[in-house]
Amino acid sequence: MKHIIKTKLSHIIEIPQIKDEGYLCFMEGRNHIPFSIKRIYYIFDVIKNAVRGKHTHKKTKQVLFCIRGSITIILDNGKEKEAITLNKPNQGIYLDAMMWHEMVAFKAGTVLLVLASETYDPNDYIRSYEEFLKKVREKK
Ligand code: T46
Repeated sequence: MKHIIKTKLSHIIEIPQIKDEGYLCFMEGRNHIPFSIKRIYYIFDVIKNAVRGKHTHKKTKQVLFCIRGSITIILDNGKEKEAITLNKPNQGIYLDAMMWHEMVAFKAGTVLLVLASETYDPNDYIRSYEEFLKKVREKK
């Protein structure tokens, strides 16, 4: 079972969390993740006060799970912004293409697991905020 929690600019995907002698969370491609997963990566041991991200993707869609610790992700669609704190291992934020994002406030020990719809391609990134805004305006 998956539960969707709407946010202003996106939604949180809540996956099953099974408790016995510990906790087990699982996610299944078609049931829980709204794209076919081509890549998985994880980010950890981030230094204090680091700001990661600061880019958008032209095509790649992602779901971010903070499986340990806590981070805040700032979403920006070029018109509105939203700050979402991820601190539950069974909740992932859906990150659509063309959504500017920054990850801040990494708590020590945080591990961020990311599922992506595409393999790694540096050309899929827009790292200039001005260029991102220009593309958003062009789309109107
Ligand atoms: C994103 C946020 C949530 C690779 O070689 N392969 C990969 O699959 C990835 C993701 C990164 N890299 C290289 C590219 C850079 O030389 O790893 C280095 C660090 O990547 P970056 O500075 O883009 O890391 P973040 O934390 O700013 O962003 C990452 C993802 O790159 C990005 O797609 O949406 O996490």
